[in-house]
Amino acid sequence: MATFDDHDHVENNPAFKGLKVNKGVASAPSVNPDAAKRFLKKRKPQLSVDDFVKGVLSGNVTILSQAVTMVESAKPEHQKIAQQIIEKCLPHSGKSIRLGITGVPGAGKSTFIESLGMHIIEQGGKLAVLAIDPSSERSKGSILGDKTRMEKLSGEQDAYIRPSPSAGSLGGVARKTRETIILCEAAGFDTIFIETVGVGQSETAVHSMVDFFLLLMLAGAGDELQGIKRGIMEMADAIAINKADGSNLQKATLAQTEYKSALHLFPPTKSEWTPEVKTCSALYHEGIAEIWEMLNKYVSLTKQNNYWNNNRRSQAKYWMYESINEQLKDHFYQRDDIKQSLAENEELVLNDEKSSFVAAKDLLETYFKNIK
Ligand SMILES: Nc1nc2c(ncn2[C@@H]2O[C@H](COP(=O)(O)OP(=O)(O)OP(=O)(O)O)[C@@H](O)[C@H]2O)c(=O)[nH]1
Ligand SMILES: [Mg+2]
Repeated sequence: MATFDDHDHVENNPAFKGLKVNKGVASAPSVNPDAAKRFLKKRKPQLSVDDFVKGVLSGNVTILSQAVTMVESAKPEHQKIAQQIIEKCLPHSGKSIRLGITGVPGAGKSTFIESLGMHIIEQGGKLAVLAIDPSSERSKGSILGDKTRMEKLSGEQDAYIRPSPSAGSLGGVARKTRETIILCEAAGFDTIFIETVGVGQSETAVHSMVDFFLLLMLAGAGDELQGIKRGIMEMADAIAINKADGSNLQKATLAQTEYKSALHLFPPTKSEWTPEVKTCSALYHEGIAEIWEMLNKYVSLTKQNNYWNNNRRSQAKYWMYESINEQLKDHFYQRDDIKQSLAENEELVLNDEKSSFVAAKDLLETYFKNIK
């Protein structure tokens, strides 16, 4: 019969009835192996392109979000996946109304999107809200503000809200948004809003990817105050004067008359649509249904006269050239040999030791020689 002395630990003897202690180890692992296992398990397996496409087409918003993240990623391997997803989603896209919304900060864009968005969902629509804000001017507070201002909408199953891709060149941000539109359409969203702050170049980018361009204005603030350039008014298919409520109502109606006569001065549009000026209160949901009705009127007119298709086709052509331009530039500027030579040439130009034209020519020559 074994005695207690045969064991390292007395408690390991089967005859021992007290507390058991495990045999010690020379040095404990620095990471709890159980925790490490749990951590590794948590990491999501990478979806295949087909998984992405299947998920998007079935309207799975989690997978849609992951696909959009691929579109937005700067990593070449993500971009490769993104392009394959887009290509497979393309035949299932295009069937939405794409609405561009712009207006200066505080014009009420977020409140308006919430109000019109809820109206659309109540009618059985599915809405995706995207944004273009390449300036990254928007403070964190404003993004938080959006969450509270679009509180109802963000809780809706039939709404998908995606903030602007993080800061980059406008061309890059716009391309990503355009690709995201395709994914959202393939996921079954039949109305797409694209919001931008009316202060910069981004309106032109938004205008070139939407069917209808809506300018939100405030009454009582002069054009200069609102920072709206004539060119932007000229792009608008409609102007909505927001905050037409309370003591502001009269001013809004007056502004409506003024903008109507201002729009008359612009040449007729190719779409045969006469831009309209509406008043609304996004906060009190007034005039919102009328704006949706107007949009639908525009859709049936332009589908009938074929402007709808022609416009989409010329936009597609425009984006082909934009993508080429953007990718050529990226290819040039991201090369290490160019980066080096660019810095040197910049120095020479700044010191008046080389003309800008010669520097550009030298750099391009280096580029063309090295890519052969
Ligand atoms: N009285 C009134 N106030 C409104 C209306 N629409 C928006 N507001 C208020 O105006 C303020 C700005 O509205 P937002 O919807 O955040 O404006 P925004 O254009 O999204 O602003 P940014 O996101 O900063 O560009 C908020 O305090 C809103 O409650 C409206 O129709 N009537
Ligand atoms: Mg906002």
